[in-house]
Amino acid sequence: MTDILKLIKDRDPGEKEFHQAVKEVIESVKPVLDRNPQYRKDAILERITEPERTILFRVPWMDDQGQVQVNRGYRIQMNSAIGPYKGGLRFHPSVTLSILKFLAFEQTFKNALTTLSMGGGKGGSDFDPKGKSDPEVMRFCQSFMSELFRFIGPNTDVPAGDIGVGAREIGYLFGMYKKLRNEFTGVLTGKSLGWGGSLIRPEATGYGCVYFAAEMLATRNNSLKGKICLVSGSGNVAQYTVGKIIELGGKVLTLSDSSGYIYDEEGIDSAKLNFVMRLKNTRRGRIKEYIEKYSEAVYTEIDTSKDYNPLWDHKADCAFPSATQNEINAKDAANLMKKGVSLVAEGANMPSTPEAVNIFLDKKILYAPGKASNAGGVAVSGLEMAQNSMRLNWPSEEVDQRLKIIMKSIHKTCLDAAAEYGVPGNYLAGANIAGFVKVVNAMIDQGLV
Ligand code: NDP
Ligand code: 2IT
Repeated sequence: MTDILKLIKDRDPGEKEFHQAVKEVIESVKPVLDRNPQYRKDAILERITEPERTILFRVPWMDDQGQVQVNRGYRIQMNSAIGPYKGGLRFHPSVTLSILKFLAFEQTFKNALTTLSMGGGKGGSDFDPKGKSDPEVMRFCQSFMSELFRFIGPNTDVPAGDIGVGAREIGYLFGMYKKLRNEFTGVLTGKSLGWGGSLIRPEATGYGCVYFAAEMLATRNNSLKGKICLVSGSGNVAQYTVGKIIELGGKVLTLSDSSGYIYDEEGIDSAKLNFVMRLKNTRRGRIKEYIEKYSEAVYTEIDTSKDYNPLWDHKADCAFPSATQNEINAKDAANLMKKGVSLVAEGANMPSTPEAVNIFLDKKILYAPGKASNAGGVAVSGLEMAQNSMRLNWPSEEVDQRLKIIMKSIHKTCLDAAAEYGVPGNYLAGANIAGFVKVVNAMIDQGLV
């Protein structure tokens, strides 16, 4: 068991996020491997942890001062056993091969859980959209796509957004793909509504995460009504998480960005959320500006000398980490437990460190791993692909209804798999096992390719 991890570490030392994601899955699926010796014989672990294809490319572009800049572009085509590669693009200075491999690996199992036919992929660049003008972002996206277009297509690989890639970037990327291929196809999801996008796609990850949380609470005859919630991030996922929590009667006290967090004891209501959406999506400002408008809130700057994040140290019932990987460490997890949190639903990908996850599992709280609870985004991307193929658009009620059904199904799938393998109530094991079994069986059916 440990030998496969050793093999991966020896082959690609330094890819610590990828090792972290692989280790978690391998530990969860041990009982599946024990029951199916054939999987070892077929070298399933060796195959599933090696991307089918890794594309790395130079992205040169010119800034507004006429200076040439060079970034690195990536696309990891991880696994196509159950459908075309599918997964977002991340533009952030912290992007490395390790981060994108972990994301592509997670995506493979997440997509398998959605009930739709999508393989796993992820890509992006170390480009930082922060502080860049629209023309700079456009030139970067055009340069990025002028290489990526060779490797993607509506039946091959369908990218979408992730951190730093929203409607603006998807528009520029799509425009360049269309020009180069002379084809108007569903090659990207997260498109704007007027040209092939799906209603509810912007909302889908946040809404889906809250639907998942509501399902978990229902298993304990409980609901979100009156629940005090901590949310991190203030981007796409965080915004619609807050929106849905408010709708279901919960109260959200926090939001954050990469500079700091706000704590609003009176709760972030719809008007305040609209302010945050304009601030972040239109003005591309900092969350700190919230306290200039709402003086009842308190802003705390990120202090990197601290070994914990004070956002997770407030009295609450539920936590929705929705910013980035490893944003909850063991100390944060212990603080959450001390402050009364009994539900953690991950909107972000792998936001809890393994030590933090172990604390949640030991305490037997309702803990949903990102690959289950944040799967609503890619699920509605799958519905966008379906609508594009049919050349028609479903109304928002229909997409939202399908999203709810999919989140309910993922929830049940996790619980059923966990129970079948002797770890009832463990959503982490359930998600990993169910996703793994679906992908692996498809790989075996299709032979050694
Ligand atoms: P956005 O770019 O819209 O927002 C990201 C938010 O997280 C911003 O508030 C950003 O702050 C903050 N953030 C990013 N990096 C860091 C960091 N290193 N430290 C602290 N804060 C940080 O991205 P999304 O909302 O789309 O993505 C958030 C998370 O959700 C990611 O983990 C992503 O992989 C995951 N996810 C996204 C899906 C989607 O459909 N968009 C689907 C499933 C998962 P700042 O404004 O300062 O940059
Ligand atoms: O992590 C994710 O699931 C996403 N960023 C969304 C991927 C997609 O293809 O919609």
